[in-house]
Amino acid sequence: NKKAFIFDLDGVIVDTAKYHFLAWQKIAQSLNINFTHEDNELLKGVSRVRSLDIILGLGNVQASQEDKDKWLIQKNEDYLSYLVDMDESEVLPGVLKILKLLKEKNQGIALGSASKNARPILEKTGVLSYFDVIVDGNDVTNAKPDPEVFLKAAQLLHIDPKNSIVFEDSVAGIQAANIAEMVSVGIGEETILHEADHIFKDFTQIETSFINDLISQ
Ligand code: B16
Ligand code: MG
Repeated sequence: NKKAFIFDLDGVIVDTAKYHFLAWQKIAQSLNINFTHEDNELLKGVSRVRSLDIILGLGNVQASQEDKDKWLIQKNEDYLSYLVDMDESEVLPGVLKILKLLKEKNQGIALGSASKNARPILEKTGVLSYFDVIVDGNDVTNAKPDPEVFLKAAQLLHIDPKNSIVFEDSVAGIQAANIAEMVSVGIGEETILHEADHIFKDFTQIETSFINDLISQ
């Protein structure tokens, strides 16, 4: 049995949310907008363009497209500067063990992320070679909860959506997986991700038997 295992990036494989936060905070500060760690939760799984609109909304700031484009470039340049020193140590606990297991079992492995910086992040953290397929922010027009990113990943793996499993840390991502009729596995808090078919606090909580059961279903 070959299944498609589709991984979100930020919050699932690596914790890049902390770097997104630092970069957005600089933009917010320059505009006198109060932007907290709690506000940052609103940006998880959300595209760069939409994230800026959310931050401007927090401060009731109206801006021209020209200014917005400038801030989007600034934000990304700053974000990329935090990624320079990224290495294997930033892969979240338990992830590598599951990737190795899936490879051993000859399963399809894909990335399904909103980020336009996914490839260099996978490369720097040393996990790029595990992925048969990468679908990221450069490949889709509709953001999660639209299922486009996951459907595209399954299609590229030539595996039916019903035989696909999605690992996600965002509510919109879980909804996208559910709409695609894939098995949704939430990584994070049960209170937030309750729409998921299965929920784990992190990858260290996922047993080999859970993966084996998914493969043989
Ligand atoms: P970029 P994911 C998402 O990644 C992040 O959660 C979100 O905070 C970010 O705005 C988005 O990627 C776009 O990232 O600016 O690098 O294109 O969780 O979908 O892997
Ligand atoms: Mg995420």
